[in-house]
Amino acid sequence: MEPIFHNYQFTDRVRNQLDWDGHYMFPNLLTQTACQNLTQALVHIESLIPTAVSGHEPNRFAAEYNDYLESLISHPDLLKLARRALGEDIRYDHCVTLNRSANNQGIGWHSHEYSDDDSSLGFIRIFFYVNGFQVNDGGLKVVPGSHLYRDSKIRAKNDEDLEANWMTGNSHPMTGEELKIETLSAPTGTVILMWTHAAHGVTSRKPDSDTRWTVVYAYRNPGRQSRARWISPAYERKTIPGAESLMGLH
Ligand SMILES: O=C(O)CCC(=O)C(=O)O
Ligand SMILES: [Fe+2]
Repeated sequence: MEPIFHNYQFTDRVRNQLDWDGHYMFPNLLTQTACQNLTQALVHIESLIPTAVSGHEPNRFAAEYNDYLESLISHPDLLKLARRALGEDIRYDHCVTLNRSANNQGIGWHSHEYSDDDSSLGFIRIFFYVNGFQVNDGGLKVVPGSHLYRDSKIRAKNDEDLEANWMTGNSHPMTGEELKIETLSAPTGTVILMWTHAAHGVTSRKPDSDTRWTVVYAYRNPGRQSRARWISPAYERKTIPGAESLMGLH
C-alpha cells in the first residue's frame, strides 16, 4: 500500500507530550496523494448526506460508504500510529467525517467516554485535518491535562463557561499548574492524536472560508462497551483485508 504519512518520529518526547497534554499534533504528516484521495472521499461523503438514511448516516459510518476511507482502517501507517499510542491490542471504533463548510457553527466544549474508571484501557482519536484550519476558523481548542481527569461529562457552551465552571479548582494533575485553554492552528495535511477524555471544542468556520475537510479514525483497547462505536452489524462481519482482528467489540 502507498504510504499516507511522511516520515515522522514517535519519540519518548512525543509520547510524554501526548500523555501530559492529551493531544499531539503532527503538522504536514499526510502526503499530497493522501490529501487528494481524502478530499475526493470527503466530497463523496458530502454528496451522500442529502439522501441519508437516519441511523446509518454517511458522515457517521463514513468508511461503510467509501472504499478509500474503508481501506485506511487497516492501513499500515495508521495502525502503526494507533499502536504507538495504545499498544498492540487495538480495535477500530469509528470513522466519522467532520467537514465544516462556511458558517459552520463548530462545536462547544466536550469530552468523550471510554473506560472512565480504568485508565489502563485507552481510546484515541486520530484526526486528519486534510486542508488544516486556523484559530477562529474551524479551529480545534484543547485544555492540556484535562484528559487526566477521565471525566466524560465535560460540557461548556463557550470558553468563559468552561473557565468559570469545569476549569475552576482543577489543575494539571501532573504539573499542578493552572489549566489553560489552547487554541491550535494546523497547516495542510495535519494529523492530531487525542485521548478521548480531553476537553475539546471547535470554533465556527468563517463565512468566506472554504470547507474544512476532516475525518477522524478512532481506535481503542478492547475491554469495554464504547458509546461512539459506529459500526453497523453487517459491516462488522465484512471481511476487510488486514482488519480481521480490529472490527469486534472485544
Ligand atoms: O471537528 C473537529 O475538529 C472535532 C470533532 C470532535 O469533537 C470529535 O470528533 O470528537
Ligand atoms: Fe469530540
